[in-house]
Amino acid sequence: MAIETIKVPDIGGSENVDIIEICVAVGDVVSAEDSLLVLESDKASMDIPSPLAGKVTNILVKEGDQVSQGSPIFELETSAKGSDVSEKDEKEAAPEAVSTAASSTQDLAITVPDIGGSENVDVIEVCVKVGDQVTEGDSLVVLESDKASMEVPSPATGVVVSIALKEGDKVSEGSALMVLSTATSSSATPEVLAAPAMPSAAGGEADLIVPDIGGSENVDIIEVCVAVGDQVAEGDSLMVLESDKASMELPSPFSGKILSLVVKAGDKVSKGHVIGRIQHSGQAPAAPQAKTESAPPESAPVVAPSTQAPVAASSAALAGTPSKDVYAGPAVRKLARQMGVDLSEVPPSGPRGRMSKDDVRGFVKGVMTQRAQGGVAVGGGIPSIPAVDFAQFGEIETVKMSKIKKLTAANMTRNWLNIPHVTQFDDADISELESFRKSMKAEAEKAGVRLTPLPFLLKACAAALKAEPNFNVSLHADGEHIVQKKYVHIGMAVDTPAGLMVPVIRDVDRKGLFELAEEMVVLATKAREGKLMPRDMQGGCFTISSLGAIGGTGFTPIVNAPEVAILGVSRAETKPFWDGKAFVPRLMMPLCLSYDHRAINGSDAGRFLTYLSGLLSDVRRLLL
Ligand code: CAO
Repeated sequence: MAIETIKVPDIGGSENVDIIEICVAVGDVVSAEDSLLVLESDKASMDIPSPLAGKVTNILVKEGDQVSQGSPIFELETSAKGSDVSEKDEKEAAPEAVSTAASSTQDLAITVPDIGGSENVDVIEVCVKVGDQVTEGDSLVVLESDKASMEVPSPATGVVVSIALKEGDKVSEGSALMVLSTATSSSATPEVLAAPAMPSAAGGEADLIVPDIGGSENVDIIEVCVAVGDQVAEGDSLMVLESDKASMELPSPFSGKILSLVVKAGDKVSKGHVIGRIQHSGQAPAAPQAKTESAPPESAPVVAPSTQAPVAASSAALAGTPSKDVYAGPAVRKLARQMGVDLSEVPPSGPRGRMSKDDVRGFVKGVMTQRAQGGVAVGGGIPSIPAVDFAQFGEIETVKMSKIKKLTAANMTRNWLNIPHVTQFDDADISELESFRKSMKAEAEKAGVRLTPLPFLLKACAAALKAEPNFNVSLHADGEHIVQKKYVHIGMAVDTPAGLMVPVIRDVDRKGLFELAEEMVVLATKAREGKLMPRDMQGGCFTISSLGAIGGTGFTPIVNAPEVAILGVSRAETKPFWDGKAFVPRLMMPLCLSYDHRAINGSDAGRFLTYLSGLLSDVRRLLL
């Protein structure tokens, strides 16, 4: 009899892998090769078989623990005399897949592929870390030039051995990216397809033709991103193809109008297939190789043929053109399809709105949790509005929605469907505030700021959020808790040509009126110029939507989840007010407070609005 300590064998270099199941109990008798436990890394689950026959005397780990190669996991009483479970034995006992992987690895140096001639492009995200297992097509880094963001996908499956760059670095074609230990003999550095062929400056019509797609034949069209009549910009995705190895987007080589499409989702295409026809505007080509003097090609390829074959995924992702305006790489799209997730409903968390696999998983988890709690999943059970051919009633023009408008639509639908809204109304007498504001205008101008009523509203709302802290909360995703916020960050709705944006002013309670006025202008300008960063729009506790400069007497704003309330402000007007003896003219500002009735009761809202209205009527009280 001997007691053997069983350790985790070689698990392909993965570290800190989760134990998701323990398959035996103390006292169990196991045979060699019986499963002892199941591990799960972010890439695979694997059984750990017993290297010996014996009786389990002690379990040294529990579910949820993390282990690496060599971690002790079990003690086994064996009949063999003092046999030592040596490293050699462990290797023999290691899961077959792992030992196979270990047996024929080689290092593959990956460099930045052709990125359309751009030089010194910013690395905005490194998507992997040393030790990560990546699958061919997984994003390795995200680059951003002044024209496009692009993901560089892995040309092979393997484990990241070293990374040659970091976020903030600048790279060009050929710069070293990382070294991958691969299980195959593939040694090619990633190749990319050449830049899209360009139209001549003259404009005209051209066929859209499937380019070289890495030698794959009969590849499925999984998504057609445009419709006949759509206006597309050069580089916009026309369709997404998926072979058994990779998903790839076909970007439009021209800006122009789609005249016809001869394929649909579900069809299969190969290199050379005509997929449609485009009337291009003949804008000047950006690619250096474009020949502006030649006549427009009768049949222009969607993407010029590549010089090397097995690279469709790379070229596709490098096109950097999100299908249906969702910014996600092929691996994320594939996961979404496997899970039946519509990516346009998933809020992205990455830089510049890039979507990750975790965003997709988080979305699914949220929907499942909601369902388990008896809630309604987004759009669940709601009949869709039937499509109508409006052209039968008169002349129409179909205009593409901006990305922001589509995101706003998705967010509004989600918030409207999820939140039981109530809106309460009140008028604040801002006569004194307005006199004070006017008296301060010159001083404000001297300080370089424009003092509108909004900074006063921000200040008053911050004070009301402190006085009624149950407005400064979010409902926890677990449905069991409320998150009470100790900070006061307030979002302000800004109307921009691209759509509605809500930048957030942080720590409003700690800032003065001039400081707030200045910050508002900076953020509103950034919003209108499309320069807001995701962080500028995150972390809000409450939102103000002011239509005061536009007009109206009241409206019912939609709560900006996960916040629980929003203040709508309409145009102040002078109205007769009964002061107990006579009607006097007072400047009254309509306030409309919408709130999430799951978090806030009507009496809370009544108190909040009365307090807010009182502060605006007598701003001296803001000093108290
Ligand atoms: N009543 C009367 N006048 C008002 C007012 C109100 N409630 N609010 C603002 N005004 C006045 C201002 O005082 C200013 O006049 P003066 O220059 O004489 O002082 C004028 O209207 C213009 O104000 P503004 O719009 O330039 O500045 P603002 O601080 O009020 O608002 C901003 C800034 C960014 C919020 C605003 O420009 C904006 O985008 N509003 C639209 C928000 C929106 O779309 N909400 C709806 C979201 S839901 O679909």
